[in-house]
Amino acid sequence: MNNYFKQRMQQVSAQYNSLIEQINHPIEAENGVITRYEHPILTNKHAPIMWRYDLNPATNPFCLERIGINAAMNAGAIKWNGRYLLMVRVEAVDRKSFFAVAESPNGIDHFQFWDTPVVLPDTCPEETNVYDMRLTAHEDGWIYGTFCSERADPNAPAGDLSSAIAKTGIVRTHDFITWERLPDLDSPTQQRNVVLHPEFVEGKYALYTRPQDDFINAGGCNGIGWALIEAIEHAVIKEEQIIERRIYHTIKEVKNGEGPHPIKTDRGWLHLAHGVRGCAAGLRYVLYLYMTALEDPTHIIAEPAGYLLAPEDEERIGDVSNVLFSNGWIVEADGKILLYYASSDTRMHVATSTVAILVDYCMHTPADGLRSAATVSSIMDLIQQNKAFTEGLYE
Ligand code: M1P
Repeated sequence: MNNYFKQRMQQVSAQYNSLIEQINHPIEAENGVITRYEHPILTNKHAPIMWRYDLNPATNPFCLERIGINAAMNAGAIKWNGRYLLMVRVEAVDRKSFFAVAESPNGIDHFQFWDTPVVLPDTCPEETNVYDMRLTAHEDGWIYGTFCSERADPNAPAGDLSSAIAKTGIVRTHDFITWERLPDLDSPTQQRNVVLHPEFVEGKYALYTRPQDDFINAGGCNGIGWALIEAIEHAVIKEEQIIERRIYHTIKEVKNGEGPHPIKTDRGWLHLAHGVRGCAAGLRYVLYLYMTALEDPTHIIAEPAGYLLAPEDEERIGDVSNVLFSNGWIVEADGKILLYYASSDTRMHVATSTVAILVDYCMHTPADGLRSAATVSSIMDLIQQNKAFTEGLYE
């Protein structure tokens, strides 16, 4: 082996190892709701050296990276046999996304990709890109993945090479190694951000949907939907209702979409979603919570105004700036929540909270009054309450 190759490889390995071994410290949040962490948990540089370099100096005398990775983002999450697994959307520099599992011993740091990316059954020749898998350990015993399967729009006008169609792919596994691909979701509209509810509802599979008029715009479709499915092996949307609407002059005015599947709590289903609004800088994606009734996951019982997390500092910049997106969280037996989110379509982060705190946040944060006057009124009510309380203290 030539010396140059050896030195370069030592350098590349040292950089990779320091990333994998990096310890992540919490950053206490002033609002008390959720705690961010100092470092991203996954980046493009976490992609294993074996995926990127030809390690043979005879065929790679300059020790060049042969396959570049652009981003590690939008990961599904699951705690499986005591192991913290992320189903990461890895994007190569050629703009093609694929899935790869990354594992951590504690869910906070030391995330490392498994040796190889996930090899899904390649059943659909027109499928060009796959991304944003939601994982659901369903009560039927399978672990399902629902993801966006993108292909060129066959009806696009000549010369339009951007128009695309978003469909929902469905896979299932028992071990994260062998995957069964089921037929794509049959839907009258394009669909992205489709999530499988973990329990049967009325004896059927239940999906959170996000119908959209075209590849980018929700258009006439008004938010997060819900559909009951007779058979997951041939999933067909026959009826779909919108349960979580987008609304003028809110954080979800342009679009919204379910994150991971909701967490079951004593007080109801706790949902995480992304909301999108437009501004002069483009689209701004933030994360928000809402809750639905235990006995009826379509019935909203709480929706705090505004966002839970919005892009901050380094998170604001990346491939698609001003974006936070989440499709994975894990709840521990003691109620701790590990919320995984991507910033600006570039890197993955973790934030922590608890079921008790997030439910309290949902139940006691005033809802969006939809007008400036209503926001002032909420603040005035709080001041009045605080005055009455603090005056009582000193009487
Ligand atoms: O670029 C931001 C996000 O845009 C899409 O999400 P949505 O369908 O809600 O607009 C997806 O492409 C997502 O992967 C991406 O992070």
